[in-house]
Amino acid sequence: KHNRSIESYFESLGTGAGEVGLSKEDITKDFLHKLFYHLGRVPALTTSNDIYTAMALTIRDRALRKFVRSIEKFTQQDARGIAYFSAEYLPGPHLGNNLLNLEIVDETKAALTELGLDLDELLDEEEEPGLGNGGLGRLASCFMDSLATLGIPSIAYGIRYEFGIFKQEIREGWQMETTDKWLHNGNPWEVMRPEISYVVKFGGRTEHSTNGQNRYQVDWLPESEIKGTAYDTPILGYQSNGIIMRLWKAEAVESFDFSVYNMGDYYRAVEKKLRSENITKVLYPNDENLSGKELRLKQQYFFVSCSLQDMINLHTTQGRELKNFHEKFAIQLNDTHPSIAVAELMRLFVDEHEMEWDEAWDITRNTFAYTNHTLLPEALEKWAVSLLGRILPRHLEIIYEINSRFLEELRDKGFSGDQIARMSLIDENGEPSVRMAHLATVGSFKVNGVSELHSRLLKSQVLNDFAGLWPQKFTNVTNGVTHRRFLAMSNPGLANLISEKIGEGWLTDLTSFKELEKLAENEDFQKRWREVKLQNKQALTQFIKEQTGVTVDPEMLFDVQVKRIHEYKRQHLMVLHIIDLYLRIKDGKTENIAASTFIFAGKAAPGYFLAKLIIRLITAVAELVNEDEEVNRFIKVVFLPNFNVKQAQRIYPAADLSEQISMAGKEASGTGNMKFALNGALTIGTLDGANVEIREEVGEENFFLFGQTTEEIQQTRNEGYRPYQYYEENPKLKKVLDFLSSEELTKGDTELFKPLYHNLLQQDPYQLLKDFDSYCSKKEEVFKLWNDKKEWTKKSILNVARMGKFSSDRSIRDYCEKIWNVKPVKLKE
Ligand code: Z57
Repeated sequence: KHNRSIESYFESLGTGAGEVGLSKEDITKDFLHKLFYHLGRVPALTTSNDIYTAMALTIRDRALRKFVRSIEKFTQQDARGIAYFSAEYLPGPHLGNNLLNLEIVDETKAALTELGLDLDELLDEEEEPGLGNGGLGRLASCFMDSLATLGIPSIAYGIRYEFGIFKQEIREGWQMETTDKWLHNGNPWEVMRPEISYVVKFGGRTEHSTNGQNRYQVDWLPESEIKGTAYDTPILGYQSNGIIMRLWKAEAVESFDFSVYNMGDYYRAVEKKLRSENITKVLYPNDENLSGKELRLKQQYFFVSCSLQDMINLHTTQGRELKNFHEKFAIQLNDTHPSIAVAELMRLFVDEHEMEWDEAWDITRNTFAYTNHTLLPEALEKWAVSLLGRILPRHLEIIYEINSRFLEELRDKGFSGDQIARMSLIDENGEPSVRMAHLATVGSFKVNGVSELHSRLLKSQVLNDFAGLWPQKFTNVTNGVTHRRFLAMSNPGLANLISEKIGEGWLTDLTSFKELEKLAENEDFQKRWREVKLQNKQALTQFIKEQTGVTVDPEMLFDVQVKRIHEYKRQHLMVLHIIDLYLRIKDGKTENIAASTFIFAGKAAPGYFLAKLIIRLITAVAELVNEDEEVNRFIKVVFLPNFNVKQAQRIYPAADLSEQISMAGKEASGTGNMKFALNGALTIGTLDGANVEIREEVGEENFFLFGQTTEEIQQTRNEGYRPYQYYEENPKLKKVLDFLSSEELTKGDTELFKPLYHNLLQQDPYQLLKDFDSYCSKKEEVFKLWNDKKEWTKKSILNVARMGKFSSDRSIRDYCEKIWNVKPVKLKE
């Protein structure tokens, strides 16, 4: 047993806590060591990737130092730890963020400069881990930043996809996908842990028996076994702690012995190994849409099983009893993707650790908490009973057992047959399937939505019956974003200006931005505020030129919508308005139009036809507008390919207007909305998701609101919405829609956008046509205000000043208080 403190090992050396120093000299020395003796490079053959890798390794040492110290501290505290279970993470580039959190940006820059190297070039070199689709994965990473900063003992479990979200290219206006080989140059941030590995079983059958002591025992005789190995990446908090993100990679089990095979079977053996590795090969690129694929279920179960086994191992090797498991751990389920964990923990307790069902169920229900991120029916996970039973035969039995006990309880409470059928874990309409949201809800002590509106709708719609049964179980935690990455790091101009006025306390307390309110009308401050924005816009202008070849004017209003492409988010509503502007300009009616650059970015799921067609529409409008000398003085349109965290960090600081125009009731929260406002963009938006709360905070006079409310949308639908009526009755809208099949736009291929056109005229499931007028008139207001620089700047400052609520630090404090029952600890070392 080595239970000395880390510190004590260094005492005799007299180097104290500074054994991994943070000075410029320390960094230089370590960097050269890494380059020459870790990577084994000679100066003449050093590539830019070597330089990046050597610096990343240098900084990783410092990050790991924080991490091991945090573990030491956490162990002493004996506090409840949080395990975050998420199938997706989008950490973004690590280097810049780690430098910020270690407070060694200047030292590192200086160290490199002395060596004739440039930090910005190094930062550019980093390829980000695209281990998520969009909002949900990025939220998980913002939460890691805040968990670390707030000193909460926690671990982030997930999957080490070999290929992350596809890379998007635009060819002839269409999205093309290529594989994301993010590991091709190695990954200096992770530490492989070959000794931390677990076996995961799949398929086969179960055997029920009564053993010697008359204990009912179930054995699972699997068809195959796969090994999961841990890869750890340190995630730093500001000035303080580090936690780890532990991602599992699938491999063939060790017991798989090549030597028993003769030459003829060697290739079969290798094939089997390859098949095992398949499980963590690639991220499913569907955001809020099911694939229902066997491999996806295997991925979910694989990472959940490894993680739970790891937690049980951590728990028991510290000499603790399993009956205290829930006191030492809370597990947060990031959507239903990891919800098979409820059945897996029961299996581990009951089948492998011989616990009685009732006790196991008690502990399980006090361990899990479930976050719902969507109400969209197409995104609610269901697994066909036949598929689940084939891959996880024992889990299906356990789910049936949980269900029969649950339904019994409902019958006892006098629930009607209809209600019981609605609440059952098994959906018997059509192909029988397991409702994962129901499993997660029944198996958790808390269920939360991600904004006030969403949490309310969750209780009144999707989980209505459950909210009636267990009102106390339901709560809200409004999302937040890390203002360190999305302001301090990515917008240094604005961050420095703010720090100059109010100090640096905001880095750990965003509510202190309130102090900026008093500067909102100060003309000098406004001027500097505008200068910073203009500089950021100049930088984005150059990036746009490099990426797309399009020249834009940084003096124009930058009007931006960046997020996954979805019908419900209504990127095409923004396009309809741009077409209206185009037609007006062509008509010579250019008064009242503020010169604008419309910027789009976002990926479409590869199998989502209409989303891809929306991208094609944007690129078609862009081409038409940008090449027309008459028009491009007033407006330009840009589609930036391959939106990711790195690109996002360039975009938010340069935006004037943030488009948050989803149909009310559909966007659970949105988090881009917060990042824009934090960087001084004004928002044009509907009363959806967190927009509602953003508007409440910044003041309605500082927010461009349009569109129907959730209730009005519902009413419109109930009254029998006929989009065609709007087309007929609104000549402007008719012109815009007819333009979709014009020769002018389609260059002769007039059929091209017909599917979108028909979709809007016949169904318009997201009521664009109904909201069109309201949106256009709001845009007139935007244009008017843009011409009043002082008023615009004042509102911009007030938006930033009032963003305090939307730091993920606040979200995590809410989780601690409302859900986990843990206390954040002291920040600084
Ligand atoms: C995803 O990115 C979100 C929800 C999902 O169910 C899936 Br699957 C992926 C998003 C919501 O659409 C956003 O509104 C929300 O802000 C984000 O999750 C984080 O909560």
